[in-house]
Amino acid sequence: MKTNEEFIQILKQFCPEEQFLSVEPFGNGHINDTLKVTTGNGEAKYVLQRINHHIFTNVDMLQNNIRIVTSHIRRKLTERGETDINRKVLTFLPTTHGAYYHFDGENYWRLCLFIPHSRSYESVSPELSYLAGKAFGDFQSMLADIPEGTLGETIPNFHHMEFRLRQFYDALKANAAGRAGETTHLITEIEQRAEAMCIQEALYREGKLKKRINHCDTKVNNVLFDEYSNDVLCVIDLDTVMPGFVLSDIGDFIRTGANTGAEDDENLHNVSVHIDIFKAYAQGYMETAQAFLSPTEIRLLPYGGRLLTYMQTVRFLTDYLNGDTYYKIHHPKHNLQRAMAQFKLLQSLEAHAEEMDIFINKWL
Ligand code: ADP
Ligand code: GN1
Ligand code: MG
Repeated sequence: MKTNEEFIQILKQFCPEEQFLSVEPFGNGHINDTLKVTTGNGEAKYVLQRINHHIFTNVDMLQNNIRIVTSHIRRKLTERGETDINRKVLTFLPTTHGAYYHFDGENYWRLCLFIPHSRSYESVSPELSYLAGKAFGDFQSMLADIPEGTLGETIPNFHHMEFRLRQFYDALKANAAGRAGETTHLITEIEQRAEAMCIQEALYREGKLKKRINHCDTKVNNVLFDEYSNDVLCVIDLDTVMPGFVLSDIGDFIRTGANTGAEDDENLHNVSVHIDIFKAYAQGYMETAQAFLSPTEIRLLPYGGRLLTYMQTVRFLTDYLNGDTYYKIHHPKHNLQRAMAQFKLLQSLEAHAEEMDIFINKWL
């Protein structure tokens, strides 16, 4: 961890005139480090983030995507006649050299305005799920007219299931951490579902599915709410906003929000799908996304929950097999525990597939 003085040196690159009081850790993501910056008058004014450049290797592309996305949304909000726009879209600040990040010789840093009187939630109720569904559907719909090729893939093939399976098979073959033998049950379960989980890629090749711009990290804590009215303010955490397949943004919310247990629950009995949270998200999402979705995409929405949960099972297990090189872990078996909990959620989603399909059918 850096000292306050070191942080201030970084902050001065963006705001040379500002008086800074403190820099404190904020949020609990697996990838970047987020810090809240308080200025001389005691006001929380900025959010400083250290970009994990081992994961987001092309920081130029990353910050360029974010700049395009935030200015596009700002324009849409203005056209809609919205007020209070600075609380409805993130504002990133350039350094005195005009770049949207600062490299200190070791790490990449970026700064955005802290959105006052906002809050996020770490757990989901059906009410919040409905609001988050509306927010992510609206987010996708505002970005739907960005021309193809404008945004880069900040993590190539991020939610590409065939690619994730290739990484998994490579990890299995290399067996770098000598852990393959203790995970055979899970490996078999993954293999059995592999073909069925690559529908989007197959439909794309047949010209039956197009790529869209997705958020790709639709957790409830990536939505800011007004601290008093609880109205949605904005969608944040824009690193993974990129072209891909549409199921990402319903799928990852089902995976993270509609789980009665934790993502890494050690007690698998706690883990199952919370069907009311699924329904509430789908309801909110369809209210804002229906206009741009094709019937094929709508029909696949419940499958999206299974797909992203399966994909995360594969990703956690791959990282376990590789010896924990990607996700921050809190104990040696953490990635295995996460993979097992995700697989348990997948089984529950499979058991509720028909009920979820019936719910979605009303939009077909
Ligand atoms: P990560 O999930 O990668 O740690 P986020 O960008 O999602 O990073 O930020 C973590 C948390 O910090 C969010 O859940 C939110 O509560 C808070 N946060 C982030 N950006 C802002 C902002 N501009 N204004 C107010 N709160 C913010
Ligand atoms: C990572 O940053 P965070 O914790 O929200 C990951 C997601 C995974 C998630 C697992 C860039 O997200 O894809 O689903 O962990 N982000 C990246 O909870 O890999
Ligand atoms: Mg986040």
